[in-house]
Amino acid sequence: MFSRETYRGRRSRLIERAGAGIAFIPTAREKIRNHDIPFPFRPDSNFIYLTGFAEQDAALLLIGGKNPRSILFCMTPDPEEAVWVEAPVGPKAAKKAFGFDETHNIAKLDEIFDRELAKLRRNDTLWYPVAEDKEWDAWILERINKQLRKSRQSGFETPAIRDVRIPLGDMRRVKSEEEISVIRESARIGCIGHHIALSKRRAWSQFMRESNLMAEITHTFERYGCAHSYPPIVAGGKNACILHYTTNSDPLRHGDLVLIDAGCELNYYASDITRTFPINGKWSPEQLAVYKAVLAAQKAGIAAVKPGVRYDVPHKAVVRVLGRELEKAGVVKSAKEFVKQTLDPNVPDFKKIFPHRTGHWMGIDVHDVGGYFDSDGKPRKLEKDNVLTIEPGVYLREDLCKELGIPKKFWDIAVRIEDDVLVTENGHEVLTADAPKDPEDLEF
Ligand SMILES: [Mn+2]
Repeated sequence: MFSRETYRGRRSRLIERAGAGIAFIPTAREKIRNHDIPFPFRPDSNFIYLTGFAEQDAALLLIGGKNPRSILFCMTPDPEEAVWVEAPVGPKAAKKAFGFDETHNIAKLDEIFDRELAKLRRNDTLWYPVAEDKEWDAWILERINKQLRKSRQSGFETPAIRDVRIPLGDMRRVKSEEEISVIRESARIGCIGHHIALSKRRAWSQFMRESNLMAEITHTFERYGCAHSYPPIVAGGKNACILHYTTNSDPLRHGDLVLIDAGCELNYYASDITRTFPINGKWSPEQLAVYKAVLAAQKAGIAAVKPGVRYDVPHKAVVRVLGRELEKAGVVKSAKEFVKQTLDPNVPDFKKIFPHRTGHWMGIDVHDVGGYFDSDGKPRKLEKDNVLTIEPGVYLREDLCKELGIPKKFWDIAVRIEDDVLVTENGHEVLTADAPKDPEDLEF
């Protein structure tokens, strides 16, 4: 999808950080859905970031030091297999097309890895995704053990082992211009999906189910050559109080709200969008009050996004406005108490209806890597070309409302509003502004 130079550049930046040492990044394993049927394959995010190579049964080995090299291991085409499955690219073609220094059949992995491991000295580092996959952990230890058994002759000593996901997270947190253009397109298509679901409400009338709205979104994503970037949530009425509701098949009732959390994946880059709207196009006064409170809070969160601001600043802005607006609406008695309880980890009460934080990084992973804290433990400062979501949500489940003294007229209302936000040089840009969220635009 990007040029060979892009991937070569990413690999050399990583191996520069590795210094003297080697970095090993395997792609994802095939996962079985049931009996002998696999899930559709999705490459490992770090692997695809470094290679653009989407086949399974592949691994990348980067050699640092004076003579840096990139080595890809992949499948070799087999005429008998070709009856059953699409032919793989193969080492020879992959070398040219993807710009690796060396390529080999995956069957050579043990031998070549052993050869390169044996060259490491005691101050060198072996980088790999530590504790990500038990089988690779065991494999790495087995390779080291093999070298140690020969150490009386070879002088081999166990190198430092470090998690390659840490430097990769730092690299991936800041997006390049070409990454931003793909994310922008992913966000645009995501918005079209939401728009179509919204506009098809009327057509489905009283027979509408959650699955009907999901189908509109899935159809849109597929039509644009995208997949869902995560299992979508289409939750009517009180189903929306379940944060990770995925059944998505209940009937939708007139008078209820529906919450749709769906984003697409375009060329392995996610978008992540949530909208909440009235199924019959008309807000009840209570629904509108809660919705307006969340919307005001979300807008305050977005307004706080700019370079140099710490990651928790938008969240704090959201909490302050949400407390004020929920008090005004009569949902909570004291905004001050709401803010205090929500920001204090030791007082969990109001966190029950406002349980998650305001957002996350977004990129190749919908909840992208990069970490939220600096090495000194403080929340990271936002940088130009970070992409994050701003997504406050309030979930007024009946039993929690009883516990917290929230009036009955608000019970079972749930609202989340989520946009994808790019940090720009002087502030921010909302990439998902095309999906309507002003309450008048959600009525009919
Ligand atoms: Mn999200």
